[in-house]
Amino acid sequence: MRVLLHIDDIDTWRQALVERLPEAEIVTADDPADKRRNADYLAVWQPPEALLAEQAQAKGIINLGAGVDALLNNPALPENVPIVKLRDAGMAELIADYARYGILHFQRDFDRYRRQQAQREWRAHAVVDKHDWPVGVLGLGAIGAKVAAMLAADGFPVHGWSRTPKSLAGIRCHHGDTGLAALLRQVRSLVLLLPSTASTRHIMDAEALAALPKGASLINPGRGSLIDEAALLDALGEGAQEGRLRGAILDAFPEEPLPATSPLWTHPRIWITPHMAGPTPLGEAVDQVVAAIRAFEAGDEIETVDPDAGY
Ligand code: OXD
Repeated sequence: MRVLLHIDDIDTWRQALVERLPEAEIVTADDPADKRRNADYLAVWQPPEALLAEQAQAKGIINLGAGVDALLNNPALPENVPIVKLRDAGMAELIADYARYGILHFQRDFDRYRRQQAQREWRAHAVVDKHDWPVGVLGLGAIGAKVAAMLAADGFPVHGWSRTPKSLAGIRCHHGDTGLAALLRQVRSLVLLLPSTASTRHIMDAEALAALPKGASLINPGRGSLIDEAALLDALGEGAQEGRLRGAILDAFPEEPLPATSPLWTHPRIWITPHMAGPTPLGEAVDQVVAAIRAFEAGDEIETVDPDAGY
């Protein structure tokens, strides 16, 4: 059986797969075309179009990340090949840390202290108790549900939102359009963990941003397409003048790397990180890849991506 591997940290991955899946021949983009063409399985993260175009006979694709948007939007994606994606695989814990950091940044006034530091101003603000800092999590998939649970365990009242109804212990779950409006009205920090699909594109548009309470903050370790960037800049206000939103911590952008010309880079109330919130940890991810390939080979039932839903 031949497995085509494509991901940044390729040497570490190749070694792990050689050890864990000895029955497979692991090939990569560096192998000669005749060797890597028509692999049985593709274990890939954001593969180039030309590499996918060679793989007409794949029996299964394993997306080496949680979001399948880049793969589904790849024009060379072979048709009707089942896709499996990584589910959590250790990413949720890393993303929960990112969300925690973002929430605490505003709840404990680090943004204000940074501005005060520039003025050498020594002035402590009263701490708003965590229990009075409701947090929203949009997206309650494998990662969102776990992040919501971790934030609730930290002591924040957590509201979660999904397209269809869900029930999660300790989380106030909302769904659909009315549920979204109800959630937005109540939260002081909002964490975006939805997949990038046609129906989530610009879910945070001018109307949604205006529904947040004044002084709310936005944390996006999810996808850039979720936010209407012009509306965000508008909601943040110009220069030093604070708008409706207090600040935004952004890890994902419609175009990555974020172009040097983007006004987001220099905005005083935006913090930018380079899509680092939830790197795929090797251990559990390799376990999931091996399990998926063995399940495909054995003809076992396996949870696959719904390309129409986009996740
Ligand atoms: C992912 C990501 O989807 O890292 O896994 O963005």
